Amino acid sequence: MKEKNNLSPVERIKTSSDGLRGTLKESLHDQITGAIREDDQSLIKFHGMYQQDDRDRREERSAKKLEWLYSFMIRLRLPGGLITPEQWLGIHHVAGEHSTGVIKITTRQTVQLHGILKSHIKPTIQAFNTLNLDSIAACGDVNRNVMCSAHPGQSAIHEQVFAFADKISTLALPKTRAYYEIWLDEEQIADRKEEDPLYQDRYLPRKFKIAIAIPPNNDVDVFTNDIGLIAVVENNELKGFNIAAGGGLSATHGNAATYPRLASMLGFVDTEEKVLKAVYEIMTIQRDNGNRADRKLARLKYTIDRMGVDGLKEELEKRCGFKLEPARPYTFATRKDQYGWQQNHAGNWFYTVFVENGRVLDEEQLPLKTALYEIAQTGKANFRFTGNQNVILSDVRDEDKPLVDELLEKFGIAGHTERAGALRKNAMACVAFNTCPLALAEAQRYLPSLISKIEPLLEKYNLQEEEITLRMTGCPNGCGRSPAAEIGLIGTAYGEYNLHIGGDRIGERLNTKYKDSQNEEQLLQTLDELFHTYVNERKDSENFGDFAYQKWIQGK
Ligand code: SRM
Ligand code: SF4
Repeated sequence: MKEKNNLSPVERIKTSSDGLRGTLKESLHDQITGAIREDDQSLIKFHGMYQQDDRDRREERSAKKLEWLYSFMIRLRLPGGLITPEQWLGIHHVAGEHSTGVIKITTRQTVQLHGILKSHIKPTIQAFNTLNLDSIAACGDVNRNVMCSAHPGQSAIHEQVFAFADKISTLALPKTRAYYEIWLDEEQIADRKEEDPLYQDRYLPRKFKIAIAIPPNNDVDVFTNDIGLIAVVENNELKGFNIAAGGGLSATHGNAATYPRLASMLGFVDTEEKVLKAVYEIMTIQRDNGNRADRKLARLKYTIDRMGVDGLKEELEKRCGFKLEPARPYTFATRKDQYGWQQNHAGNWFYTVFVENGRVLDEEQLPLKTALYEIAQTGKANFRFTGNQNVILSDVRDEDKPLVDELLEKFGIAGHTERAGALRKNAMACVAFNTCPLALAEAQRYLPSLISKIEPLLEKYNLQEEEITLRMTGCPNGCGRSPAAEIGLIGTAYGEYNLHIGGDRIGERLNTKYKDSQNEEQLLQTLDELFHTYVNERKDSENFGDFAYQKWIQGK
């Protein structure tokens, strides 16, 4: 086979890494540079970290003939995105001591810290370890953070479904002890056998993502994952899961072979044993059949292109030794977070805080980081991160609610969450500049000000209450899931974005490119025209995404 003779360089790095150890220890000790060796840059991802540099300072550093300002981003593995108040306090302190201080809630329900210097990586990981937190497999060609619908108030069987996120994450952890040896000083046992039946020594051809949705909320954007599990609940009883496979949002400008895709439905399984087996075997199918020559075409979606959905299902049933039943009915009605207070069936309270683009920091008008710290100090609320980059202060007992409420009021968090407009509250942006090496345009640093310019347009047409989803990414990799929004802005160059429209509100239809490389003025003008037509021609309750799809995408 051509691919076998033409493996991508990362394949060699993985197989010759001695269980992801590589020369990471040596790289760490090298004091001449703030960077690590090139091969180790691929390996460190499997340990939940990325080498980055401050892109705002590249020119200045180069002019002074200095090495770029290298630092590391560390991403935690938090299946389902749940942590205790003690863990939040710990993350707060680690962020202050070792990183830029900003705690970034990601689109996959976990948190990242940026700007960690090489000499601070070990203390950071060690501090996380004392908090019972790790970053194993948060990045790399393995299964990533497993998502699960975040809000326990929305389903009586939430806990039962939620437990699957942890089980799947554990099932798909690499077996190597490298993380413990390199970062936590565990002694390496020379003759220890680390058989890894799932990943072997080659791991997966590419990153792999799994999410679990609990209808009617698709807050995890389940179809954008390699595997999407949809809980089937009948009469408040968990009957099993529908399994979809082959989602993925990335494309590359100018590479027609790459494209975003939603997962295809494979069928239904009932027992826990069967669910875990099916998830496991989809991963082995991808391991054995995924493209290892071209990383741009290595995700499961492209494997499915070659095998066909029926081919994948047939192979899956063969490997599992059981048949999938036809998918059971389900309905998604929403994808958004329910801001403010909500109560669950057991009487506990949940407050969803609006965190713009997931950035937890103290700003003059909004001391969010301090507020969350003080709330965590009460010990009365858990922290649950949502796939929409927000945090839910959760599991608050009735008698403790006034205390949490008081702090939300004291720091202006409640007012901020209530006042933010519908467009802003439903929007997402990826990190992009200044840390993402792949960014072509700004995203999280720019979207808030762009929204401030779009809001007057919405007001002009009395659309300010419309819950339109707008998502921006600094490149077409889709980290802010921009292809799955009603309005997607996808960076092409600094200050320019492709405008995509026509995605639906619940994550079952992707958007389509409508205009190329628009600057801010062009974007605002086009949106003005689109909103004008929408308001004049829409049918009663037709939302913007559906209208745009009918009018401008299908009608094209
Ligand atoms: Fe992502 C790469 C940030 C969710 C698709 N993503 C990156 C890197 C690590 C850049 C890099 O490779 O050096 C970004 C780091 C920026 C920084 O400075 O922090 C990055 N991705 C993010 C986060 C932090 C965006 C955010 O603002 O929240 C999200 C972290 C999620 C997590 O906790 O694990 C994040 N990335 C996503 C998603 C959305 C999702 O998973 O729901 C996608 C689209 C879905 C998908 O995977 O298809 C996504 N990221 C990518 C890709 C394209 C992968 C591909 O199939 O080709 C890359 C580039 C790559 O892997 O080569 C990428
Ligand atoms: Fe970076 Fe592109 Fe992902 Fe944004 S979408 S974080 S620019 S890789």
